[in-house]
Amino acid sequence: RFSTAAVLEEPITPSVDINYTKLFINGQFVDSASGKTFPTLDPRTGEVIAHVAEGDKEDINRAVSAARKAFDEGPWPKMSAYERSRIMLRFADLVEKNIKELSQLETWDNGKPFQQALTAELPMFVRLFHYYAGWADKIHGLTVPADGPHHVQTLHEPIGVAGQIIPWNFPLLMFAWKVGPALACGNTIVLKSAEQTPLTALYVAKLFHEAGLPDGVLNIVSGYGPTAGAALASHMDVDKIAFTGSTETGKIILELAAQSNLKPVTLELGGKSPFIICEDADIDKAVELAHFALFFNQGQCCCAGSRTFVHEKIHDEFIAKAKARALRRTVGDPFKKEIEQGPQIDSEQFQKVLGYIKSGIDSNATLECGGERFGSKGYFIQPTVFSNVQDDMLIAQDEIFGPVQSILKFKDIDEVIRRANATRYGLAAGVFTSSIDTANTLSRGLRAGTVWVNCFDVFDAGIPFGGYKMSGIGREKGVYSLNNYLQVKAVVTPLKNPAW
Ligand code: TXE
Repeated sequence: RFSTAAVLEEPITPSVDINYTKLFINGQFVDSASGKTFPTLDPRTGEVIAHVAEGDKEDINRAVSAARKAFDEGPWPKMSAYERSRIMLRFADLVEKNIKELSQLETWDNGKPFQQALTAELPMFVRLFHYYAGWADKIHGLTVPADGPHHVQTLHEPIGVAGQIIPWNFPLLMFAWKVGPALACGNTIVLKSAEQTPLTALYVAKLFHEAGLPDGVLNIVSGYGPTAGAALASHMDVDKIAFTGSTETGKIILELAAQSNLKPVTLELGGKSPFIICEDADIDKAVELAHFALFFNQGQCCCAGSRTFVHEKIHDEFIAKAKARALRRTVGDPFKKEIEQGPQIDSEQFQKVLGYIKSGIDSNATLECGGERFGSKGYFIQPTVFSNVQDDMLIAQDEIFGPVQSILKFKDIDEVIRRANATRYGLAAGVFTSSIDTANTLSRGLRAGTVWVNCFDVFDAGIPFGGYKMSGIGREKGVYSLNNYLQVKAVVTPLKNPAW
């Protein structure tokens, strides 16, 4: 039995007005060319929060022209880097001032716990803009020793108009991961937000405007993927595209980029991250960390520790405790303080997760707890734990993207490395052990862009993030992210007097 019985008898109404629902193009909020709108829903109830202007090809064209003009004619790329950095810092200050409203809006549109938005995600959003503002005036080229009588230097220049397509699981953080480095490097941007969560990107666009960002530098087009998103990815005047979302859509983006102007592409895609608990681990801590690694954000994390590998010696005790922890997880209205888990984002994801639960049951994994919807309204799902999961089951191979923990048993380190690597993904991995040697062996053996040792989901601004294999191309955050938004120009000048 779950600890929170009542779900949403009286959903809390957020105290934030929805003021920004139009497209943000060239420094102004405007209707879509077609005049069409689409509803954004409250995942707690499935009810409409607001109708938002629906961008399509023509709106993308308008937004790209504005970004192109702002790039080609300035002032942004030609402005002093210090001035760019100051605008970004002013923006971060404004976000801090509006942190409660923004956190409410994020929870309302997405369903994530308000405490998580307020105490973790919004502060991280601000931190990311401080971090990237700090980079703006420290991006520079090299002087290169050449064999002949030449002076050689490299200029690190902005790439131009950046197209960015983001998902709904962390609407503001995904915005920061993409907009931060692009602006620091002097690019202009057209960003398409996810159709499930368009509200906070529009709100912060207005704060950027207030902070003094010149018109056309940042344009936000709300709308659907196959229309607005595809128009952006295939636009001939977009110089770079960055995408976070599913592996399937990532492939489409790559194709659209190739078929249009060969714009460089960075992709941050799905995952099936192993979390490996060794026999020397403190079991109670391991249970808690493995629980967090999977259930955080309703399980809607690309790097979720969705294959919990447990050493056979501690396996049975671990399962009993993991099940007890899942049963204690508080599910319900994410605006309530005691709630750890809100609803899934929408009915499509809700059905997808329930489908995977059914597949786990059908393939004879042992359902330890959960397995059904929670309550009768909205998109809540019971925290679910499967044991006796085998490597070839669908629930051990596919990204479920929901509150479903799959526990697998292992015997030795070489075996678990081989099995952990045996998926098409390679985004992240977790290791829990008290032996430094085991930690080192696992960290080196795992083919993943991040390995968290005795921790999980640590996301500082400076730590690079990205995937091996079909989890993506390139890295975001940290110094590595800047390369995504820069061109390197070699400038070669003959030396009149090579002796000097
Ligand atoms: O993803 P999509 P969806 C995974 C997760 C989830 C699954 C499906 O497994 O269950 O993907 O989610 C835009 N051209 N992740 O359907 O379609 C779309 O409008 C251009 C992992 O939401 O990839 C949105 O803005 N753009 C993940 C963005 O792509 C297109 C986060 C993501 O949507 C497009 C989210 C097209 N043809 C889901 N089609 C992560 N890596 O964190 C869609 N889009």
